[in-house]
Amino acid sequence: MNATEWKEKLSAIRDSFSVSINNVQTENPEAIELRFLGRKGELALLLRDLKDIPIEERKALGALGNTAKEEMMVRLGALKGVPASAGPAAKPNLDLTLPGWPFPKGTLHPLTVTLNRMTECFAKLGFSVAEGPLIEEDYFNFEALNFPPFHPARDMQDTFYVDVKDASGKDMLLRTHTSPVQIRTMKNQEPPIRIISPGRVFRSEAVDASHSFAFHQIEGLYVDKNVSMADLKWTLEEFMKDLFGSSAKVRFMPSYFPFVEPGAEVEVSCVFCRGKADGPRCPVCKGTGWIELLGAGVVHPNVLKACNYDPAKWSGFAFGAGIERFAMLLFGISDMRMLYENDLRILKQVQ
Ligand code: FA5
Repeated sequence: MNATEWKEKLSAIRDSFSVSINNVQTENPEAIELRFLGRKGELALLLRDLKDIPIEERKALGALGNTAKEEMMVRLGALKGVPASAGPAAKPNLDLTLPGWPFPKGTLHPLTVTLNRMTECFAKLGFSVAEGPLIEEDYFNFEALNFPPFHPARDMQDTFYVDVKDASGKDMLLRTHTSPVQIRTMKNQEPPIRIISPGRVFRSEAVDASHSFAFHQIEGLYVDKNVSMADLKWTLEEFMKDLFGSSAKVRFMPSYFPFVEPGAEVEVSCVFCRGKADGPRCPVCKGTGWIELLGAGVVHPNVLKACNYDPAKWSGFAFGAGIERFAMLLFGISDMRMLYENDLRILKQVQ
């Protein structure tokens, strides 16, 4: 069938449809519908024949067929008492200028935003990202980090053990910090090394406004020739200025971690109470005016030796920061627990 024949056939169908509609006393509307518009009705069969017509003519003929179909439906609907606006024939009445339904836009979690911003700051300083497992061996979490077995410093981080043994027969554990990634990286790479490693960590700890039992840290490790505490201070100060702006005050307090010597705790001025001693005691900084954000120090020679690095040749610095504490400061969240409650009023404030 060619296009002209097809049009003639369509016209014939329309005519006989009109005849049937006018003789509705002898033919009921359902029978007319079945004959012309049913799945195997005359119009459906004609539309199927379109496949034999060259593509350039097919589109226009298809449109003619659809218009005919809509007209037939309206006329049949009128017979059955269905208003024209109720069926597909109502389409021409659609107001396409009406605004659509609002489509809610998701937001990133404040912890993800914080982590992204921190990672960007360190990327600018040349740090790349390394990863490690959440279920860790005692060797990587403690021993190679200069925590010998039964060393009292192991009590600094209350550990969740898992009922699975590692190759040496020791219980595996949920990593208590991201520092094992230092060891994994140094064992796999030659210096110089400049990595950060974000991820989840777990400790059997009581939950309060600034503590959780499952939280996030970001580890940093830089190993090269002649790396000193001064490099560490410069790097962390640059990072804090980039993240918080120049108004945030930072201080380094001496501290002890078995895997660094010397070690420091880095604190930032409390953005909630601004260190005011008067007024109610601030629940975030506990009235001290400072919030501990991270531990840091110069990599201990025993750690370098455990990774087969010669401490006479190589030196480095490392740091480990709590990502929740940074998120609280960046977004003015005064209680860490809010970060895990999935309250949309909190989550939607962060873009
Ligand atoms: C450590 O975890 C060391 N691995 C950090 C380190 C790395 C020191 C490299 C030296 C060199 P600490 O236990 O202090 O240290 O934890 C580091 C940071 O994690 C803290 O400063 C704090 O920001 C965050 N943090 C610690 N405990 C919690 C907790 N329970 N909930 C939320 N954040 C925590």
